[in-house]
Order: sequence, then C-alpha cells, then structure tokens
Amino acid sequence: MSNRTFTMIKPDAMKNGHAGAIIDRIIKEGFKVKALKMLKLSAEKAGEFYEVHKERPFYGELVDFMSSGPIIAAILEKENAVDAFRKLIGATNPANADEGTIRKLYATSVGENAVHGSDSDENAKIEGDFMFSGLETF
Ligand code: 3AN
Repeated sequence: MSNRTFTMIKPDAMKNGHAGAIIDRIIKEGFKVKALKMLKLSAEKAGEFYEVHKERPFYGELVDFMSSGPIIAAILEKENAVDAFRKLIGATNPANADEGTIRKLYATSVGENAVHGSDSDENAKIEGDFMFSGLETF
C-alpha cells in the first residue's frame, strides 16, 4: 500500500470560494501534502484524465465542467490514504454523503461535487503521475 492518494478541488468549489476551507480540513484530518498546484485543464487533458468514463453518459458534461475553470491538484499522504480520503469526501452524490463530509459541506450536485479522490492505490499513482512531475512531488 502506497499510503498516498490524489485529489483535485474541482471548478465549482474553487468558484464558490471553498478551496481554503477544504485544504485546511484535509490537513487537520492528518493528511500530509506531498504535491500541490493550481492549474486549468484543457478539454483534451480533462478528457484524458477521465478516459475510464468515456462510455458513461455524463462524460461530455464531466469534461466540459472539469475544464471550465481552475482547479487545485494535490498528492496526499496518510496511512491507508485512498480509503481514508474517500471517507472524508463522502459519496459521489452529495445528497447521499454523510454529514460533515467535504461533499456534504461543499458540493452542489453529483456532477459538480467539489473534490476528486482516487479510488485505488493504482489509480492514485497513475493520477498523481499524470498531473505532477518528479520535481513537483515530495
Ligand atoms: P467518484 O468521483 O466518487 O469516484 P465516479 O468515479 O463514479 O465518482 O465519477 C467520477 C466523476 O464523474 C464524479 N466525481 C462526478 O464529477 C462525475 N459523475 C459521476 N456520476 C455522475 C452523474 N450521474 N452525472 C454527472 N456526473 C457524474
């Protein structure tokens, strides 16, 4: 187990002014920041990132949304990081997310759901490598 996960603060949370509160919460929950940057994905890059969802009906919407404004990407470290982080962010649909989770607090809908969290150690590594170079990762 790598004890690392990858996250993005999505354009909705950025636009709504929640980035600072989300980063503060992540750090207070014991995650160490191993890489961090703010950037805007092109539609092409967003499409590549979400390639696994290409056949899903919401793929076009997801790519448009994720390339609609700046995001903050980060690699985070904590014991059992992938599961711990998914627990902290809550269910994909904020309507089903537990009280106190980041999506319950800050997400607006299933499509615009404030944060991304990797779903496996393997994907955490792929996603972190997609967004950060070795020079940017600690
Ligand atoms: P999660 O982000 O919780 O792992 P996934 O992997 O099922 O959820 O979906 C990836 C992303 O696709 C979600 N974060 C969300 O932005 C978007 N998405 C998922 N389901 C829908 C849906 N039914 N309608 C629109 N967007 C969706």
